[in-house]
Amino acid sequence: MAIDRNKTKTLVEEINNLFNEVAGSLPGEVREKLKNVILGPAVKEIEKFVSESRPPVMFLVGRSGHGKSSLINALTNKKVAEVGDVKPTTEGSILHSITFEETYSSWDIIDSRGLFETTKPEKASIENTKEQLKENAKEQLKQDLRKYKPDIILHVIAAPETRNLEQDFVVYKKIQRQLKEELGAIPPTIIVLNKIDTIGNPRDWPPEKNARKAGLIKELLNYMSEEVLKLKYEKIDLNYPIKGYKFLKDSDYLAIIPVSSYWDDERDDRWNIETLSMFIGEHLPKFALLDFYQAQRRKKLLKNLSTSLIKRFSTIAAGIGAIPIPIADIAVLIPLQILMITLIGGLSCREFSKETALEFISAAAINVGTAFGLRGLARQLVKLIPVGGSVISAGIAYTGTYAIGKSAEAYFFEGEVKKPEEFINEKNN
Ligand SMILES: Nc1nc2c(ncn2[C@@H]2O[C@H](COP(=O)(O)OP(=O)(O)OP(=O)(O)O)[C@@H](O)[C@H]2O)c(=O)[nH]1
Ligand SMILES: [Mg+2]
Repeated sequence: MAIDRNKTKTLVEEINNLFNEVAGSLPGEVREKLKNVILGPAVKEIEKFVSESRPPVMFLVGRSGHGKSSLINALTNKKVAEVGDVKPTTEGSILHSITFEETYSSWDIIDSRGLFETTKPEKASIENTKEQLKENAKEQLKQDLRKYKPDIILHVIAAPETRNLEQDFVVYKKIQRQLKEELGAIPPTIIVLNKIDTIGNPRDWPPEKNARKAGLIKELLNYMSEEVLKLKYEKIDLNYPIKGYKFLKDSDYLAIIPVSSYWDDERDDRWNIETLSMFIGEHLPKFALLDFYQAQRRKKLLKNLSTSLIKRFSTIAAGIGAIPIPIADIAVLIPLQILMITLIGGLSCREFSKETALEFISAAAINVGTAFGLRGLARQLVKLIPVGGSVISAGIAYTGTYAIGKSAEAYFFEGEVKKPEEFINEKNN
């Protein structure tokens, strides 16, 4: 189970009630300030990620047989698209709306079949010249961009064929520039060098164990970046250059990433899909992130997202520094922290509900006893906030929230019970 949009509304209501309770003894004016500075932004964060979230929209271009369907399966970790050697029979694009029921998420993937195809579907005229093909591709892309408004475009090309298909990149670059002028802005494009396992000897696999294959991949990446695209690049992973190159800002392409999408019942030769996935995630709008990461159930990526949210919630909590509040009233931070814990639990694919938060608190606190409901939660959580001093400073609020967040993260993602104190000195990381 994971984050269920329908459940967030109830939780937000409960959190508001809890806030009114814990802040009940404070003067009305202070309460209002707290609502504006702390609770409001925390709830907004939840809304952005959960209630207002929408599926990511990814647009695939590339020739038939280069592995677009395989890539969809590899990325989704699910066999959703049909893989085969079927020749394109229809012009135009098809939309796959993929639902991941177990994680309440969905993706929209558009497979733009036929773009760049020289072997056009039979009904098209054979006399199409190169220039006409380019014009057709441009018109199709333009229509599709208007219709689907993708967040990102993946240009899939079979690695062994790159040297024969240099022309595709030149054409695509031209189309991109023209469309940028006509439409204002267009989504960023990543080049996916698929079937990377098949360059050189397919048996030299995986590249981690075959220096020769790793060398060929590096050569191809350099050739593509330097000779064909002529773009300045940086390595995505400094320790392992063959994971791909990212291009400097405002280039025609965002990055070039080699992958293998091969995955059937007998063999799973997928490689470097996680780098691609991480890179896509870094360039998606916030609203589309939750669906993107949850669907894949990739622990590492979800945990990264959780860590960035912990920092965000801690920063919000630090806003309390501007409102002088005695340390004895530290409980006013609890509603925000419960929202954060619930979100972390949800990201780890647990149910998005207060019961999930309660489970963590019971595990981390010494004794929850029969305490139940949000008030019980709040009382236990207060004991967990490591504090000192006499007023709640920005530093205390940040550190306390961060430590609780990391403790919850260790619990949900690693199944480890680590007290918040253990994370106190990590706050500047
Ligand atoms: N070795 C290897 N084979 C792959 C890889 N990706 C795809 N294939 C194979 O290439 C063939 C075509 O893959 P598809 O995913 O159907 O290609 P497609 O781009 O969707 O093709 P169309 O639907 O016709 O446009 C299949 O036999 C796949 O198994 C890969 O990374 N490595
Ligand atoms: Mg296909």
